[in-house]
Parts: sequence; C-alpha cells; structure tokens
Amino acid sequence: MAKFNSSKIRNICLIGHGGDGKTSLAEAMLFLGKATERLGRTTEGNTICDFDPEEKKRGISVSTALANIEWNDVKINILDTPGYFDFIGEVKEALRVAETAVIVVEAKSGVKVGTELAWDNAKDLPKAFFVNKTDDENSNFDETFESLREKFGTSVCPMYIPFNEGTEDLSYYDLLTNVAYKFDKMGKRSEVVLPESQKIRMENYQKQLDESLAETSEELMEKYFMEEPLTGEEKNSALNSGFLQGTISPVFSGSAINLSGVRNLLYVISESFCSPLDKKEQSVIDAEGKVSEITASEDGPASIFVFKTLADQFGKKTFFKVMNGTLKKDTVMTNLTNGQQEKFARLATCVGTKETAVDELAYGDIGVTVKLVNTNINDTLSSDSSSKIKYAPIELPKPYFCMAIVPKEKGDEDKISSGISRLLEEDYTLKYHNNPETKQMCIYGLGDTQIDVLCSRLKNRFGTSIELEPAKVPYRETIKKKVQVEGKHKKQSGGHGQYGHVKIEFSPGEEEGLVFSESVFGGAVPKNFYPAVEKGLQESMAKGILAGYPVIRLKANLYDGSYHDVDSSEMSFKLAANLAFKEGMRQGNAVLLEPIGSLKVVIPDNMMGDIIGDLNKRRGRIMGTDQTDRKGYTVVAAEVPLAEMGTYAIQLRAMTQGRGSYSFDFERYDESPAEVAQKVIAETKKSQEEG
Ligand SMILES: Nc1nc2c(ncn2[C@@H]2O[C@H](COP(=O)(O)OP(=O)(O)O)[C@@H](O)[C@H]2O)c(=O)[nH]1
Ligand SMILES: [Mg+2]
Repeated sequence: MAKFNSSKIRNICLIGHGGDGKTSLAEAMLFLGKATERLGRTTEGNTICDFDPEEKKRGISVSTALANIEWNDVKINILDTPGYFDFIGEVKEALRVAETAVIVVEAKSGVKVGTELAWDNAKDLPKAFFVNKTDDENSNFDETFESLREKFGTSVCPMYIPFNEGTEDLSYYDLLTNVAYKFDKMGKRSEVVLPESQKIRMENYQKQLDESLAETSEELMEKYFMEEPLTGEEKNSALNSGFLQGTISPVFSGSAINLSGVRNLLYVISESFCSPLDKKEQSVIDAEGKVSEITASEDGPASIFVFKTLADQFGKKTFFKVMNGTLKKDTVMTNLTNGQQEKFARLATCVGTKETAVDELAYGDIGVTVKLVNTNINDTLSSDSSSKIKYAPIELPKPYFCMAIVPKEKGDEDKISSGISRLLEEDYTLKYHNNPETKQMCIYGLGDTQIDVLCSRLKNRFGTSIELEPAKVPYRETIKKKVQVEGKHKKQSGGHGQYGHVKIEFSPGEEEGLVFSESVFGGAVPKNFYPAVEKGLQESMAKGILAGYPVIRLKANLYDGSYHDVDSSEMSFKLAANLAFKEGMRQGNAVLLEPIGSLKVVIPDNMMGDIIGDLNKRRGRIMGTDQTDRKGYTVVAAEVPLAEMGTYAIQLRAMTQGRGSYSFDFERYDESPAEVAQKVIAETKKSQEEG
C-alpha cells in the first residue's frame, strides 16, 4: 500500500509575481511541516526550494522545485515556481500537475503583472490567494484585496483578514469561524480578542464574503439580495463547491518569514483543497493530435506523465505525476512516445534535493525517479505496453529571442553542442540551431535572463566558456534587370588548354532558386556542357557580389557561346558560367534582400499606440489589429524585417512590463531600402576583411 492514498494527497502550485514570497512561503510550510529544521531565507540562499546555484547567485527562482510535507495525515506536494517571465515554461509544467494554484501576492503593492499572468496561466485550476508580507510596515491588506477584486471580480473571496499589520501585534481574523488569532515565532497560533475598532471593518469583509458565495447559486443570490444571513452550512458548502469549480477564489493572508497565517493555510489545504480524486478528468491526445478528456482510474494500470527533468552531476532525474493506477517500484514501464521500456528501479519523493525512497506512489501523487534513458518532458509511460492513452503535452510558448554563442576557446564547439542539447532537454522553451549559413551557433529563448542562465550552466555543469553576440541576419542578393552577358574562360598557352565560352541572359525570377533554360542554336555550345553551365551558375549563386550573401530568384537562359574541340571541358564551362554570373549581377542591378517576418504581438488594449509607434521605428508594416480570447488584450499583426527584431523581446517586455507576448515567423525576402543595404554591405565587407 502506498503510504498516502489518493484522497490524502494535495498538489499545490505556488505562482505569482517574482519577489512576492512564493519561495519563502514554501520554506515556511516546509518548516512547519517539519521537512526542515531550520527556516531558510531566500536572501541568504539557504532555502530548500531555491537550491540551484543559479538561484542562489541571482536571488530569484529560475526553476520549479518540488517538496512535500505531511500535514494532518495529508501529503502536500508543493511546487514552488519562478515568477520571472523568462521561466514561464517552468510555471506551465508545474500547473499541469497541480490540482490547485496558490497565487502569492505581497500586501505592499497589490496586483502586479506577475499576478495577472498567474491568474491567466491558472485559468483551468481552482485558485486561492495568499496575501503575504503583512508583517511589513508598508503592508496594506485592504488596498491589496481591493486591487484583487478590481482585477479578478467578486469571485475573489475574503477569508483571513489581518489586523495590526506591520506591528508586533499582527493578528488575523477568520471570517468563517469569527475567531481572531495571533502567531508566535514558531508559527503556533493562539486566540486573541478582536479589537472593537476592527469590528466594522470585519463586518464589511463578511459582506464581501457573502457576496462572493452568493455568486455560486441563484438560491444564495436571492438570500443575499434579501439581506438574509447565510447559515454556516450554506457558507461552507458554497465555499467548497465554488472553490473546486473555480468560481470562488478564497483569499488568505499571513507572513511567510514570520510564519504567521501559514498554519491556517496548511489546515485549509489539508481539509478543503481538492485531491486528485476530485479531478479525475485528464486531457489526452490521440494520434492525430486531437485533445479529449478521459476519466482516470485509481485502480487501473499504472501510467505516469513526465513534467520535468533535471540533469545534475549524479545523472538525470525525471519528475512525474501518477495519472492512473498505483506505481510500484521496479515496474517496467513503456514510454508511449518512443516505445522504449524503462525500469523504475527507484521511486522517491523529494524535499528540494533531498529524496526519500518509497515503494509505491498512489494515483495523483508526484514523485521522482532516476536513470531513465529515453524519457523526456511530456512523455507518457504506462505499465500496459499496449496502452494508447497519451496525456496532452504541456503547452509552452515558443522562443523567438535569439543570440549567437561564441566559444571562448577554439575547439570547444562539440562540448558546447552536447552541453546545450542536455540543457535543452530540461527546458523546452529553449531552441538551438547551428546555422550553417551565418556559421553561428544560435540559441533561442524567451528572454535574456534565460539565455544568461543557460550560459552559466554551460560553464558550471559542462566546463565550457562562451560569449554571446547578436545573431547575424541571413541576407540574400538578387538582380532587378534583364541583361545579356558573356563569360569566357580561356587558357591556351602550352599543353592541354582550357576553353569555355557562354552567353547568358539573366533575369529576375519568381522562384527561390535558379531557373535554368537554354536556347542554343546550331550546337554553339554542345549539349553535354549544359549541365556544367547550370552547375557553374548554381555554385556561383552561393556567393553574391554585393556582400557575399546567397543569390536567389534568378532566371538564366544560355543562348549562345562557343567551344573548342580539344580544350573544352566541363570545368572550363563551369568557370565560364561563373564569369558570366558575376557580370550578370554587375549589370543586372544587384540588390540586397532582407528576411521579413510576420509578427503577431498580443498586448493590453491601452498599449496599442506605443506598440505601433515602436513597430514603425522598426520599419514594420502594420497589417491589422484584432480581438483576442483574452479580455482587455489586442493582437497587432505586422510585417517586420528580421534585422529590426533583435531586441524586440526585451523592448516589448519593457514597454508592457511583461504583459506583451509575440510570435515571429519568417515570411519572405524583400528588397532592403538602399540606405539599409549600404550599411549592411559596408559592415559585412569590413567584418570579412577583419577575417
Ligand atoms: N517582510 C517580509 N518579507 C518577505 C516575506 N516573504 C518574503 N519576503 C521577502 O521577499 C523577498 C522575495 O521573497 P521570495 O520568497 O524569494 O519571493 P519569490 O520570488 O516569490 O519566490 C525576499 O527578500 C524575502 O525575504 C514576508 O512575509 N515578509
Ligand atoms: Mg522564488
């Protein structure tokens, strides 16, 4: 028997704006749950959840940490996520396996961008708020609560209200039981008397609580309007059902670093948050990629979903959730993505880096295993090798911010490539492309901090030193005018000579590559040399004459030439074609082409003016604007040269404080404006000269 059966499991995910106290709250829970003997501080780099060297160095969470406690005979799996925007992939992964999201908001500044994004990201889950830092002298719960209601509506339901905020006498009032508490240094609570001066304030919150509960049914709504009081039972049942359905978001409060309010939250989590049994519908995906829902069975064959992997010096750890049945140690599972078998020789639960081996994990539990060889994020593994049930993958944003990696030491390329591919396995919001054309190792991410973390990890985990530089733009060249030119290659001094002579008409083409034809009359160029001419042109097109970029959209018609019985060869005709090509480009008004991409940027409605102004500066052409599914957000479509997009991710974030997001996909090549082309040509030539 698994130590915890499914009804005794809670999977909660802490999300919210960076710095509002998620990791500190996790630490407080772990301390109160006796998973740690010392209360760590993120500022001191000694918390359980910020264990990664990158987190200690930066003082922010950059990955999701898993830790569990036992509370009230319930196992609470805590997923502490990063708040910083670059690491949204980690948040999405954690939310995929949690039944409830706890949005942490500091009481000092109310709703921030990260709070809004947290709400949006957790739209499919029941959500609770924890208003943190009520010990702070600038704490203002009332304003914070108001901003939550203003942003997210009356479903935001007050539960624990602090009073004497920011003072020694910091206490909380429980609106459901009408009891006030104070917490000591160890987080133990004792009852206190609600001061007279707070009574009206609490009555006010009672009304708001009733208002939220009334929203859950017509019956209660009627009572609320008639100003009839709701009974305790009505309140409890409305609260529970509303919370599970996501129509009520209860608001708790406390102070993570003072351990106050945290014990209350833990009780509520253990008693009222949903267990995996309350959420047995699972999204699955069929072979055609269609998503549908099935109902999990806690007694069926064991299957798991992998939501995270981590490679450290001891090897690869695989984090998973049991999605069906009970998973027993030593089970051989089949990875349904690739058909490979994997043995689960070790099963463990964890508290940060500390693992505890277990013999089995019940349906809904989250655990970790090691030494899986062919298993990655988003994979489903089943004990039934014929199973067709694959869980829907985590939807992650695509990376568009690109930088090029330059090895500090020559010869490190292979080490870097293999390090990157290991790191990419852990983070599906990174992409790597070794661009043969620009000869750059291009790394794509969601922002510069994520890429910076990748660089440090490459250094620390794989011992390679790298630098970053802007990614080069793959320009192209073409001609604009139809021209007839000649190319003659002749070397006839002594011995076997060389002779090839072609006359070619070049003109702008519609197709990407070369369109070759011939209209040679009377065998002026023998047929067997046509392929050499075509090949010669094709090879020449790899390097244009303006700045050495590949040439595209070229039509060439070989219409005349001459040959020599003995000295003509394929090579001579290839060289002649090359001479003709160069002349053709010179006379044919060669121009530089630049890649244009289609940009779709999703921004808050009121940012439209700024966004469009910025796109104009980037030589963008606005194609239109449209509504989005997301309330208050507009999508702006534009066509923008790739050359102008290098810093867009960062600029967009700065302009929208992180609210904006975008996609950018290559569309076509367009002629660069003359002044842009001149600059590019001059710069390319300069860098070529520098070697
Ligand atoms: N005064 C006060 N500061 C807190 C509290 N919780 C967290 N902090 C501080 O807020 C900062 C960010 O905390 P952290 O837990 O790393 O936030 P996260 O980014 O949401 O994980 C740190 O300096 C913490 O010491 C609290 O309850 N009261
Ligand atoms: Mg954190």
